[in-house]
Amino acid sequence: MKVLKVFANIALLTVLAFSLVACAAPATPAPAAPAAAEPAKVEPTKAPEAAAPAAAEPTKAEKKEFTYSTMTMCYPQLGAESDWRTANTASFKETAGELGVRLIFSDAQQKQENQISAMRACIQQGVDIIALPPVVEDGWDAVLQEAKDAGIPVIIVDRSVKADKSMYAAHIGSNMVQEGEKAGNEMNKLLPDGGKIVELSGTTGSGAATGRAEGFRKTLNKNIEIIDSQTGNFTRAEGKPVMEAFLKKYGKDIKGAFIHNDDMAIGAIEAIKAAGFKPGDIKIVSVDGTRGGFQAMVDGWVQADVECNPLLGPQTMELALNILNGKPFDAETLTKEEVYYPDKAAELLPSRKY
Ligand code: GYE
Repeated sequence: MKVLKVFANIALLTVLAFSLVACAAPATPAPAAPAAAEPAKVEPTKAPEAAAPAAAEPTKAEKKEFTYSTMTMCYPQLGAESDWRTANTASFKETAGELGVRLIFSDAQQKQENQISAMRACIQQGVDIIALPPVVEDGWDAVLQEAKDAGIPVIIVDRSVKADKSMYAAHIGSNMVQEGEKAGNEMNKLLPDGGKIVELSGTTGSGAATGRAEGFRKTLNKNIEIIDSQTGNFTRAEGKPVMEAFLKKYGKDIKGAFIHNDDMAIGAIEAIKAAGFKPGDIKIVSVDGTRGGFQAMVDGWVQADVECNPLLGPQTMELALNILNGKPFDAETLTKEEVYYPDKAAELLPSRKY
């Protein structure tokens, strides 16, 4: 008896807490997650399917069409490591705000386990759809299966996953191998007589780093030798010491650097400057095409910047709506991207959106 009463009290408290959160929750799309490490917010207005169906309620199949304002999208962002990422986050939040989509946003601080728990929280809350930008490629099978079992479609955004295609609805993002190939071509043009180069790679195990490294190696001329490759985790803070170490070890032998994103390039340039090199002494090919990357081209430090487009919010939300409404959609959407050079950098810089 006593035990039962305790349970009843717990249940009552839970209901109370739940409705308190419900009252406090905004009716409009959820704004930015306040604290970086916080898991996805509780979204109380939509109970998980299992708890929901009251007798008169329509079944999922009979439900009327989704619109942007009735759709809840979970976006367990992987981190805030770069300007690219900041622009990607802004694209999702702004698009959600404009369209009236309820967005459940979280920041995993580049840790896969945080992304997985954020996804689980979203599944628990019964969101309509999950858009996942995976920090690394491996290790998604279990949570993708959980989403599938709950009937929640997943769109893989930006980087790729190594999982069977039946485990998710679609992928939208860049062709990372192709970006690496473009970078390789640029390095070939910059070092026609060959030479030794270094590579500052992105996060180990990420689709972006693996793809770029692969495409680059595929394209690079035989007379160009990659003498060292280290990760700078896509951040300025880590790009700088990696380049410092390269310079200490190889000095003037380094003729070029393939750097997997503009943030690491900016960090590396600080190290190159401090070591007394002049712009152009070390040929740099970078990726992203952020304003920072463009400025580095204006200043003469970066010789070519391979564009990678982070503004994926509008397309992802349109895709989500089609998936949810059973309309035809592309299982693979690749963004169109250019290569930029110093000659047009000053002219184009003011119009860059990120
Ligand atoms: O290039 C880098 C970011 O996954 C394409 O991640 C993205 C990469 C981007 O940190 O700046």
